[in-house]
Amino acid sequence: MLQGGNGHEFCENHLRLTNFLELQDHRALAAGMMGPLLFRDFKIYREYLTLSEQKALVEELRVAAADTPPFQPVLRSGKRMSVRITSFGARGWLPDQTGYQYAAQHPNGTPWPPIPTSVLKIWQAVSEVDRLPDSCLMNFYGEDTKMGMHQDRDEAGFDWPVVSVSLGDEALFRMGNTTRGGKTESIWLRSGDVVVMGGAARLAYHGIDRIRFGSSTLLKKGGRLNLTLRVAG
Ligand SMILES: O=C(O)CCC(=O)C(=O)O
Repeated sequence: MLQGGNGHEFCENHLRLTNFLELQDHRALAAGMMGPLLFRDFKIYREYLTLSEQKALVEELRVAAADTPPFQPVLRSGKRMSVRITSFGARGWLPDQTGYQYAAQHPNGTPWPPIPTSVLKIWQAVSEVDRLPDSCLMNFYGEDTKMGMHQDRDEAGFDWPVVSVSLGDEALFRMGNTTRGGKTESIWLRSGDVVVMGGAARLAYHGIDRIRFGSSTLLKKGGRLNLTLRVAG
């Protein structure tokens, strides 16, 4: 503690600052004071979710997707995706052998469950737009899975950002350009990280080269969940 004439003032200021810090949500601090990492227009909020928030979210997703379980789609190329997918919200991304589209139902005929409120709150805190997403794709990455470089362009428009949440094992995320090829940058995404792809990043190529299977204990059997929120319709 400071000694001398300004000691009292210091104590008061310190108390005010402590109260201020206690009152603030840790997210506001992370976003406002530290800010996201920036890779061109990709914004990465490191460990945006606390461990207890991650655990609660995984459990919420597990319960919500009970009737719409993750599945491995077969793509137009005839190849099966290595990741398993399911969706929440009015529109779910549903690739099949005819191409890529959004649909209102899981292939088993069950409508997708609503996007959990806790997930919508993440979007509201980081997206910097008023509109809410109508689609939340959930990707499950098991051992030896990846997602090739691609653009997200099956939506009706590209004015809204894409927000993605990482849960579980670390994943090597590659960020490219709005045309295929050229210089790319990569970062290992960790559990609780949130990525915002707006501006030039909205139509930038990106993908997951690999995951470090077993690097996190968040999911009982290992692996990684990714939530990708979009305004699709
Ligand atoms: O898993 C990720 O972090 C990215 C997922 C993704 O790019 C997508 O689903 O389009």
